[in-house]
Amino acid sequence: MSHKLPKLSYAYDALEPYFDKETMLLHHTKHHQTYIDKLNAALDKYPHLQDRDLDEMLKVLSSVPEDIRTAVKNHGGGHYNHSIWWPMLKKNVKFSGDVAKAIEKEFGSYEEFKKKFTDNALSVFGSGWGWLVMNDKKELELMKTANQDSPISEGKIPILGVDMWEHSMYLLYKNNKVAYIEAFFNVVNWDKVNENFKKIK
Ligand code: MN3
Repeated sequence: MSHKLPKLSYAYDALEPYFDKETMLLHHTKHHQTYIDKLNAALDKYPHLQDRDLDEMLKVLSSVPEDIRTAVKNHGGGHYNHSIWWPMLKKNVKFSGDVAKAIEKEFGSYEEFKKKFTDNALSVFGSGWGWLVMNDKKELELMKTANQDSPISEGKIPILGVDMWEHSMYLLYKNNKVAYIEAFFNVVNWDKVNENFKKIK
């Protein structure tokens, strides 16, 4: 069984005006699809790995045959990161619930968290992701990953992420990463973030 592009639970224009329809369409149907195609191509010669959970492979990359390890890390990571990201996006969801309490406890306030999350994401050099993760001590922390590396390969569980690749911002925001992240905070699906948080808490 090969990996397939997950359907979005919303329309491509659902996040307008913050994330535009054209970017969402290209990002999902072209960029995400390409990671999946290349992952499937890499797994082609290893039929027994085609049914293996992707997150299990990413958690222990050393268990993946060496000749496809980089492909699984890059394209499998791209598939994984985008698959968990789409559901984290929704307009008009209030910052609330257990995760809001935990964030306020860890960072002082929502505003302070926003500032630190933004600074962390802006510090990604080149392409990568900014993340809020849970570490192995069950504490919230900020981290960034390069390229399509995933937090789970470093033993951290992603709660919230922001795609810092230019393909996610360039049509609407050009090189204005600050404006892009500001817009992102208008489309954070805090209900989903709460779900992510409760699942591991
Ligand atoms: Mn992307």
